[in-house]
Amino acid sequence: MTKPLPSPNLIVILGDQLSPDIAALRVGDPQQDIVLMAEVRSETDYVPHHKKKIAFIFSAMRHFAETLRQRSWTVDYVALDAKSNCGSLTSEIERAAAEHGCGRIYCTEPGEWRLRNAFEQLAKHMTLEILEDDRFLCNQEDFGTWWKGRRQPRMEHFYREMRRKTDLLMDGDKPVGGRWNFDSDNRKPPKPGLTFPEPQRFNPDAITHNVLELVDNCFPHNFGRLKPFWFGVTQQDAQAALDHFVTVALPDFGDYQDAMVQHSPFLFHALISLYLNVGLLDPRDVCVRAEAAYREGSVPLNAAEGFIRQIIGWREYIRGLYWQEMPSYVDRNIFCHTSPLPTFYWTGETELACLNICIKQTHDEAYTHHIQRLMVTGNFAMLAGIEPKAVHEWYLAVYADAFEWVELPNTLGMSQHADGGLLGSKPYAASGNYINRMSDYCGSCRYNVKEKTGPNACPLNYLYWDFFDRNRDTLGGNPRLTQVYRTWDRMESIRKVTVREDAKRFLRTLS
Ligand code: FAD
Ligand code: DLZ
Repeated sequence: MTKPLPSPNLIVILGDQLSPDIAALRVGDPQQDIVLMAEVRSETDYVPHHKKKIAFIFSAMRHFAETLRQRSWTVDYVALDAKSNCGSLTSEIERAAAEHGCGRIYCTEPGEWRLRNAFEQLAKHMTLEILEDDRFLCNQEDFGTWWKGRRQPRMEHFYREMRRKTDLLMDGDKPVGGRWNFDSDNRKPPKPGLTFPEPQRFNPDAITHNVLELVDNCFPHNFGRLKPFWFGVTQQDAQAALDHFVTVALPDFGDYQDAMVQHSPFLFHALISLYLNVGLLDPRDVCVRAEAAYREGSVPLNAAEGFIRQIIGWREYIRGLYWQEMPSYVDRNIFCHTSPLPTFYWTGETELACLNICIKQTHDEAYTHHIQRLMVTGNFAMLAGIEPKAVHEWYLAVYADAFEWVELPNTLGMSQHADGGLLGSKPYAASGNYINRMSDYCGSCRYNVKEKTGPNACPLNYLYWDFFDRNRDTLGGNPRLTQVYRTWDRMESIRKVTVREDAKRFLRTLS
C-alpha cells in the first residue's frame, strides 16, 4: 500500500510581504506547500489608492510570484481580473484551502489592524496560524515593554536604545562623533542654483506593462497619473535604487533634508520607503550600507546619522506606537476638528502655490518628501480644522509607500497632533514664513507671504494664529508653546480681530 501524501500547507503572502525569507515562507516546504497571492478588490478599494500605488504593488507581487516559482514553489496567483476572483483575501484563503486540500494555513501578521483582525476572525474556524513579522528591528513585545515603562515616551530616547541594540554608528558604548543626533545641521534652506541628482528610474518590463493596462482599465477614476511608471518592482531593482541613492544623494541628504524646491521633487531623498514597506529592502541592510559609506569616508556623519535615525528611530517607533494604540488611535481628535477635506486635495486647484505644487506632485509621482507631507499638506489641514480621519484616509490613498501602520501615526499624530501629543510634544504648525524660508514656492504664489492679514495675505499667516487662539484650552498649558502665546497676547486687539475675521472668511471659502 502506498502511504497517502500529507496534505499541503497554504502559505499566504500579502502585497507588502514580498521578502523571500518572510516568516510564513520559512515554515513552508517548496516541494509540497502552496503559496497563495491574490489581487483583490477588498484591498484596492478600502481607500481609493493612487493608480501608481496599485500598479507598483501588483507588479511587485507578480514579479515576486515568479521568483518563488523559480525557487520551486507552487504559487496560486489570483489576478484581479480572473473570473473566479473572490474579491477579498479572507475568501481567497477559504477558497484556496478547500481547492488544494490544505490542512494548515500560515500567514505572517498583516501590517494593518483591519486585516489582522479579519485574519484573527478567520482563525476561529480554520487552522490558520499568524506568525510574527520579524522584518523589523524592534519586535512588538520589546516595544510594548519600553512604551509602558515610560511616563512620557519620546522617539529620541527610543532611538538611542536602538543605536545601542543594533550597534549602528557606535564606538563601543558611545555614539560615533560624540553626539546621538546631528539634526541641527540638517535644516539648510535650498540655495539658488543648487542641483539635485535624478532618482534611479526603471523601464517597465512585460509584466509591468500588463499591470499598467489592467490598472488603466479597472481604476480609470482613481487619483493619480499612471505613466510614466518608473518604480522598481523587484529586489534587484530596489537594491539598485538604494546603491544609487547612497552614491549620488546620501552625501547631501542631511544638509537639505527639510528643503523644498518647486521643480525638483526628490532633492537628496532616498525614495526607498515604498521598497522597504513591501519588503523588497531590509531595514537593517539599508542602515548597514549607509554606515559603511560613512566609514569609507564618502558620506558625512550628519547625513549618515540623519538617515539611519529615520529608519531605526522613526520608522520603528511609529510602528510600535501603532500597535500599542490601535484600534482606538484612528478615532483620536483632540481639537474636535470636523471640517471635510477640501476638494482641492484631489484636484490641486488652489491658489496657494505650496499646496498646489505638493498636491500636483502627489498626483504625478505618488510621492512627496517628509517636509512637504508634514509642513504643507499636513500643516494646512490642521490649521484649517479638517477632520483628522479624513486627512488620514487621503494620505493612505495617495502615497505609494502608504500602509496604515506607518501612515496613520505620521498623519494623525505627527502632522495633525490629533493624539494630543502622544507622538510629538507640540503641533507642527507653521505660518507662511517657514514655507518661504525652506522652499522656493512663495515666489510664484498669488498671495503675499509678507502680508499678515487682508485679501492678499498668505492665508497660512492668519490661519496659524487663529489655530492657536481657538485651541488655547488644549494647548495653552504646553510649556513648548509659551513663546507663541506670549506673542499672541502682545498683539494689538484690532489685529487679533482681523486675524479671526480673515480666518473665518477664508475657511468659509473651503466648504
Ligand atoms: P527619506 O527622507 O529619504 O528617508 C529615508 C527613510 O526613512 C524612508 O524611506 C523611510 O523608510 C524612513 N522614514 C523617514 N521618516 C519617517 C517617518 N516619519 N516614519 C516612518 N519612516 C520614516 N512614510 C511611509 O513610509 N509611509 C507613509 O504612508 C508615510 N506617511 C506619512 C504621512 C505624513 C503626514 C508624514 C508627515 C510622513 C509620512 N511618512 C510616511 C514618513 C516620510 O514622509 C516618508 O517615509 C518619506 O517621505 C519617504 O520618502 P523617502 O524614502 O525618500 O525618505
Ligand atoms: C495596498 C494593497 C493593494 C492595493 N492591493 C493588494 C492586493 O490586491 N492584494 C494584497 O495581498 N495586498 C494588497 N495591498 C497590500 C495590503 O493592503 C496590505 O498587505 C495590508 O494592508 C496589510 O498591511
